[in-house]
This record gives sequence, C-alpha cells and structure tokens, in this order.
Amino acid sequence: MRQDNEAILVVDVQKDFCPGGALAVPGGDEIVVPITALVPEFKVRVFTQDWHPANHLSFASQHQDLDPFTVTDMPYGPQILWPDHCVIGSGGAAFHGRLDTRTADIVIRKGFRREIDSYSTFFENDQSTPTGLDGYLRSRGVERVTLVGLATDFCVQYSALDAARLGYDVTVLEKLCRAIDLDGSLDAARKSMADAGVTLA
Ligand code: VGL
Ligand code: ZN
Repeated sequence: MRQDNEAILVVDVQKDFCPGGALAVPGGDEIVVPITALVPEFKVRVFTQDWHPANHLSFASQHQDLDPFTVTDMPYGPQILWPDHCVIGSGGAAFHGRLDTRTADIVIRKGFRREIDSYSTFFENDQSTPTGLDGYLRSRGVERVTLVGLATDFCVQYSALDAARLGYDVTVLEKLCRAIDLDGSLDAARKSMADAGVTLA
C-alpha cells in the first residue's frame, strides 16, 4: 500500500484511444488490465476522461479544408487538429471495458468547452482555465502523483509537466502508458518531462 500523500492519475483510458477507436493509440489496450491491478495500491485515485462536445474546435471536421493531424492557430497558440473523438456521451468516450472504474475516487473531465482543448488534467490548453484537480489533490493532502494512461506524449505529458510546476513530486510509469508519437513527439515529451524533474520509471 502506498502512503496517504500519494495519488494515482489514470489518464484517458477510453475506448476512442484504444485500437478500433477514433484516435487509437498503438497498444493502448495493453495497459488496461495492469492499470486496473495497480490502482488499489493507492489511497487517492483519480481517473480522467477526455470529454468534447461534437463541435469541438480541436476536431479537424470543424475547420474547412484542414485535415486531421495538421496544426492550426487558436487564440491560445498552435493546436493540432484531431479526428472527432471522445464526444460527450458517445461509446468512444466511455472508459475501456476492462478498466475497473469502481475504484475511482473521482473522475475529472476535461475539454468540454468548445473553444479550448485540454491535454493537461490540471489546466486547459490556454494554461489558465483550471479543471479543479489541483484543489482536489491539495485538499486530500496529496504531495506525490504517479501517472499512467494515454497518451504519453499528449495528455500524460502535459499533466505531468503541470503537476511538476504545481510542486508535486511526479512519476510517469512509462510501461503503463502508450504514445501517439506524431513527428517525434514521444522523444520530445520524454526530454521535456525529464528536464522538468519528472521521474520516468
Ligand atoms: C489526447 C489528443 C487529443 C490524449 C486527447 O488523451 O492524449 N490526445 N485529445
Ligand atoms: Zn481530445
């Protein structure tokens, strides 16, 4: 059993990020059963869910003449455009069927504002709109967080960087994460996380 001040963050283990889903991460389903086995070791358990309205502006379908996996400018900076995914209430937005969600203390949803994408589970991509997770963890006395889930180079990375910036002691369990790896984004993510003092285990 882990200490009282340690939390596990299970990031976006949803059907759309697993093989067969709308934004499938290679091997995404391989981590589900081991994550389910690991969660009960922690006293504080947070699951997150990417949760977008059907007209979300991170979807290429909302931009004329732009294809998925290209980049556009949003008021808060460059934004990669994605295939439609994790649409609120859709089957693809559901957690993977082999993830035991009964063990979650809280589920944090993010990306539900049409105009702002959210990779981090702490702040949306404008880097100022909070999800409430920091307040939740602080009020439960959490000082150390362990991250697992999807995708290593997007939601896991940005969550880990924000957690480090907020003063948590952060570990990413790479074996229980999988990456999208667009144009070297996995290597870049590993370097950014290491530079920020995140432990890659
Ligand atoms: C994610 C791309 C778009 C993720 C979410 O969970 O890593 N990636 N939305
Ligand atoms: Zn998304």
